[in-house]
Amino acid sequence: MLTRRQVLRLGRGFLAGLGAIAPACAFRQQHKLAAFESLYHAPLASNLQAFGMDRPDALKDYAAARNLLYGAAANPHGLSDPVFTAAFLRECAILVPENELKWQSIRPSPTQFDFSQADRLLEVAQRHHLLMRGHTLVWDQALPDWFDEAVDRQNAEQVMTAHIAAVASHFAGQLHSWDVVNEAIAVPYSQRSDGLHPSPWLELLGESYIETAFYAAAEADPQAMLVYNDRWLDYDTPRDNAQREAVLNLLEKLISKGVPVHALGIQAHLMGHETRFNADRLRTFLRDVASLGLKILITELDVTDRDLPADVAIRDSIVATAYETYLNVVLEEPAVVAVLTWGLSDRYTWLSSYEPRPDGLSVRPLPLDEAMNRKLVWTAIARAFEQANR
Ligand code: 9MR
Repeated sequence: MLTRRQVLRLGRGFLAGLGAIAPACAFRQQHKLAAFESLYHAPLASNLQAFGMDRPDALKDYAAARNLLYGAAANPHGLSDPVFTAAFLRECAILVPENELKWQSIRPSPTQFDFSQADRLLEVAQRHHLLMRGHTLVWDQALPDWFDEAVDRQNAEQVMTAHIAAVASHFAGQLHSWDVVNEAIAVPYSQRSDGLHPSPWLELLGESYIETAFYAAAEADPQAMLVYNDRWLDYDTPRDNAQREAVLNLLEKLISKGVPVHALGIQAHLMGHETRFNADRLRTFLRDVASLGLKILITELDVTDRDLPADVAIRDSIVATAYETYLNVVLEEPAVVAVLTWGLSDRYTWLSSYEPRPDGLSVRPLPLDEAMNRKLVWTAIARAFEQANR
């Protein structure tokens, strides 16, 4: 364990190292990252290079050695690229379809189901002995165009449970886990004391839609791990602190009622420029979740570099260190069973369109670059797995 003084000294060493790439002062002024010297990113990246990327083991091997699963989200676009597919099969033990199990993808009309894309991904996964996750059965986004017209208070419960029954039984026994309910809580957008996100499901069915969804999923696929998946659980900010409290309250309520929820999915869409990270707070939250008897999965890990400096070496260092710092805390918790990144290569990431850089440069949030070469992020994840004491 490093003392605070050692951490600060290492941080200064890291900044001095950056001087070779760009003057640290100019960098801080320009990007208003004055907190950089003491921020959690600084100490670690300086020696990440030494760990190396040219290793025979893949991320899934480092993870497996610590009894963890490593995998990533992918979509048919990425998996039609043979170079990406080869990299995916090398690094990953579990695949999550990025969009192909959402209502928008599988419900062309109120009476139809189209599993063709998801079935193809399952076929790829099974052929290559990968596990597959299901994402997601109930979410207020990615609903089909017909939804608002066709669903009302009278039929909402039947529509939701029939959807879950059909989809979860189609894949029954073949998926590692299901994100049964996604993003039910959004404290900043909620007028309610429980922080529930205003959504069609909440409006039409009330808060019981969450437990109804879990019971329906358990009935349709008794073998899958049933996950409540949510975001904004990572930082020491008013938003994330409130979100953690609301999620914990929800989970406590579900468990006390005997609802079949087995795990919390923490999305972990991190931000490279965010300095408000508090390891103790995150640790305590993970412990509280685990003490309910729940497993924990990191389901959508990535680190946006939108607001970081243009210089690739600096950017990669900050992003990689954000990964490692986060994982070092998360992997201490024995209830954590899996780490999935939301994509594997910078060539295929939602952040290119959702959080593009203002300077137009390509974003670099993931373990592999656009040419499928390992980056410092890969090293950071591999080293976090290797050093995990579990
Ligand atoms: O990466 C996904 C993107 O391609 C979709 O357009 C979007 C809407 O369906 O969803 C993105 O994935 C989200 C995930 O389903 C839930 N958590 C947040 C993810 C990033 O927005």
